[in-house]
Amino acid sequence: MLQGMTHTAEPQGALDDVSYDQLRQLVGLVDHDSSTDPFPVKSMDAVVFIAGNATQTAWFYQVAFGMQLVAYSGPETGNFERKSYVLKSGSARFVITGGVQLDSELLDHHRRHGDGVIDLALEVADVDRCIDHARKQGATVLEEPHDVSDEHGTVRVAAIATYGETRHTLIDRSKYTGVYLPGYVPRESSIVRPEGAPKRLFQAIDHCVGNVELGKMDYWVDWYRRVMGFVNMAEFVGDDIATEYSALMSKVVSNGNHRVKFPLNEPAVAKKKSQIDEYLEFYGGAGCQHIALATNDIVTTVKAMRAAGIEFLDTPDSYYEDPELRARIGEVRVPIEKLKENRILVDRDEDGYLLQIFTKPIGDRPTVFYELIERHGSLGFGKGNFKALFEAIEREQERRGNL
Ligand code: TYF
Ligand code: FE
Repeated sequence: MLQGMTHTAEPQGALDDVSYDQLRQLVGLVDHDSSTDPFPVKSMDAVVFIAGNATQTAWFYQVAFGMQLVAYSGPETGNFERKSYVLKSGSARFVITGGVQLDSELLDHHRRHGDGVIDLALEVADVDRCIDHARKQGATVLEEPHDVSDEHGTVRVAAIATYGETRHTLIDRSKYTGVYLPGYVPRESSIVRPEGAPKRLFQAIDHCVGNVELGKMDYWVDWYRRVMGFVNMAEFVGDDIATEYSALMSKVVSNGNHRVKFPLNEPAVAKKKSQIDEYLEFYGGAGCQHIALATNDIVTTVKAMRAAGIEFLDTPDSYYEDPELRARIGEVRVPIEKLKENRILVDRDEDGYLLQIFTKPIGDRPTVFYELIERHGSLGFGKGNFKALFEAIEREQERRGNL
């Protein structure tokens, strides 16, 4: 936050070692008075993943996503059920968890869904108030509010269920100074970074997308409105686009200042088998489909991730040679030749523009993937790219034999 500026209506997560003004640009924040919010959310606290082998997955995120290991919990620290690695990149925190003990519920979750997101944890100022409101609105409370303490202070934690077997842990860490949570010890990466490597490859989590079953999108949009006071964002994929080429419908909900954005997709009946059906089939129900990571230098990020072996969706040359695209996007920070060389997509709307690119699914199942996004004023999700993007996704579906 800039000296002398006050953003009292814009609570900032304790994790954010990226300034408020940087975040505003990175994820497209808007002004919002949170004093009337029934469920005020400060920020994403963490994206918690389950992995078949957390030890190796944590290594993947350090090497390929440039993340920093900051904390650990496991048998060596007295936690005999599981191993959890806490990774950071700017204000983004990932927790990679794997089951150790045979009777761990985590192993059952993994058996049902494979590697994926089990928890979209949110930092809030008042856990009890949020849970009160959520309960009144009919949400399933998985964990009642309770304190967890160690020598670094106290966190207050609770959890509610969202789509599929995904949860939202709610956490107030304002009275805690430890590295993550009680039970975790600080731990540094033993990986030696290449000389001249960028400090970090992304600075924030921009949005987390949920795939839900056919006919359930509006239910979940309404759930986020009722339970968490989220609002609809303008961008959506409706019936018309769905039948034409996307095979999905999509709406976006966000908290008041857009710090937390959750697009929700459902399959649509179209000419081809929906990519959302493919996800639901292989994940075993509703779940988190993609996480968009905000970067202020997408070209550098893409190059570094490619060099580490990450595969991105391909975009045909014709995308970049289309005179309509060139006219529509106007001046952008990166020369179009460079965008083409790196297969980065660009979209412009009334507020500005954005650059984005999508990875292929990162695990064995065609489920979770990533998006990189560099925003310059645009608060959208790349609507102008939907056709090119969904065609690229379908080419991959076809290669997997699932179209
Ligand atoms: O998050 C979004 O809305 C964009 C577009 O299956 C998108 O990233 C939507 C659905 C999908 C893949 C990308
Ligand atoms: Fe996205």
